[in-house]
Parts: sequence; C-alpha cells; structure tokens
Amino acid sequence: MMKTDRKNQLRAVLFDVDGTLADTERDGHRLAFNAAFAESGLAWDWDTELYGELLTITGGKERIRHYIEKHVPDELSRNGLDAWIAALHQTKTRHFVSLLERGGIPLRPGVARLIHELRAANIKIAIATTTSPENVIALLKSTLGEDSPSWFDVIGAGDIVPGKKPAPDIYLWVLQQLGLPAQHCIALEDSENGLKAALAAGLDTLITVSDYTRGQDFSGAALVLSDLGEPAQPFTVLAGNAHGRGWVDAQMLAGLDG
Ligand code: XBP
Ligand code: MG
Repeated sequence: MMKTDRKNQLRAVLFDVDGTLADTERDGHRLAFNAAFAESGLAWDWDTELYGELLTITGGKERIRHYIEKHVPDELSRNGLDAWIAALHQTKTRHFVSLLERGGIPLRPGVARLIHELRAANIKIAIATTTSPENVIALLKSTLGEDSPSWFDVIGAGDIVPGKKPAPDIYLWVLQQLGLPAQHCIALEDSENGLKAALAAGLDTLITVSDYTRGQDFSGAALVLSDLGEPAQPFTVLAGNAHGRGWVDAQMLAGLDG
C-alpha cells in the first residue's frame, strides 16, 4: 500500500554517511585507525576481518574501548583511559580527514545525482551519522565541492547525542532540528544498526548494502538495494518491490511502501 501521508509530500531525506554516502570503512576508517595506532607506538593492527567484527560497535571511541576490553585488557589499567582513547581517536580523525582531502574516497553510485535532484525538487536533505563531524564535512567537500556542507539543512554527527546507533537519538535529534514529523521523511542507511536506529525514530528506511553489511538482517526496511543506481547502471533489488525502477529518485522515495 502506498503511504498516502508521504506521497507527494516527501519533505526530507536523512542520509547516513559511512557505507551509505561512501564506502568509507575498510579502506578509510580502518586504515586511519591503524595509522593512529602506529603513530602512537601501539602494535595493534585491525585487519579486514577483525574490523568487520568491530564494526558492530558504532562510534570510533566506543570501538577502541571495545577492542581493548576484548583483545588487550591490560590496557584498561591505563591512567585516564577515557582521555587517552579520545586523544588516540583525534589522531585517527586527523588521518581519516587527510585521506579524504587527498580525494581518497568517492561517493557511491547514484549519491551525487540523488542529492542534486532532491535539492532541485526543494526536498530538504540532512545527515544522521555516528561518525565525527570533521569527517562528514571533509567527505562532502572532497566529493561534492567546497560549499556542499551548506546544502544540508541539518548535519547530525558524532557525540551530539548520548546514544549512538542503534539508539534512535541521532535521528530524533535531526527530525527535531528539521521541525518535521518522521512520516514526511525517509532515511537512507546501509547497516542493521542504522536501520534499527531509523525505524525506532519512526522513519521508513531504504537500505543500500555495503560490503560489510550485505549479510545483515534488514527486516523492517522499505526496500533493500545493491546501491542507489544510475540510468546507465541500474540497482539490483535484494528485498522488497522497486516497481520496475532501476535508480532511486525523489519520486520513487515519495512513493515507497513503508
Ligand atoms: C559509522 C560508525 C563510525 C565510523 C568511524 O556508523 O560507526 O564510528 O565507523 O567514525 P554509521 P568515527 O554509518 O551507522 O553512522 O571514528 O568518527 O566514530
Ligand atoms: Mg552506515
């Protein structure tokens, strides 16, 4: 059944960042964590498999703490552990931003097209992510241009809310800043944790899977796709009904079944 309350009244699209706007994890965040560990004299190395496991913990500082608890518990006795983790994470952010500034990570298929179309259609766009704000700004500038952060009506990122995904906090915060009810909005996500957060905030959610999230449980998603698709490179439907379409546009989002 079409959602009559959103049909033709799509007011805002809320984008997740990591895995949704760009494939940032394996060859981005992971490398930045490892560079920070090396710079800090730590013999820690997060290989691609281990990183896949650690990704279930959202938030870089939370991920480092989880790694310590599970793999190097002796480090728990460090004086001022929280501050030490925060400083290590700052170093990681510096490495990640520098990678982005070198043009190291492109947007996923269809992302730039959809953002331009939504702006042209006067539909608000917003960011709802657990990653640090510096990372979001650097990714947007390096891919969409210097002024692109200003295209977004709200950028919700990092520690601005107490609970990271799968808690709904960041989505609720963004909706409140937008001044819009969830039923006039759609969330775009790539992970189970992100889906849970968006659904718990009352948002219908479209999933584009990423390498690390392909096998996750996306029950409750409006649609699960390989990517947003382009006219010359249509998406593959993994779950749900795309009504024969090959790429995601504003009209399709407005008519998505909840
Ligand atoms: C992204 C995250 C982030 C990034 C790393 O999750 O969990 O922690 O992996 O960024 P989502 P920081 O896509 O669900 O928002 O190190 O800046 O936290
Ligand atoms: Mg994500």
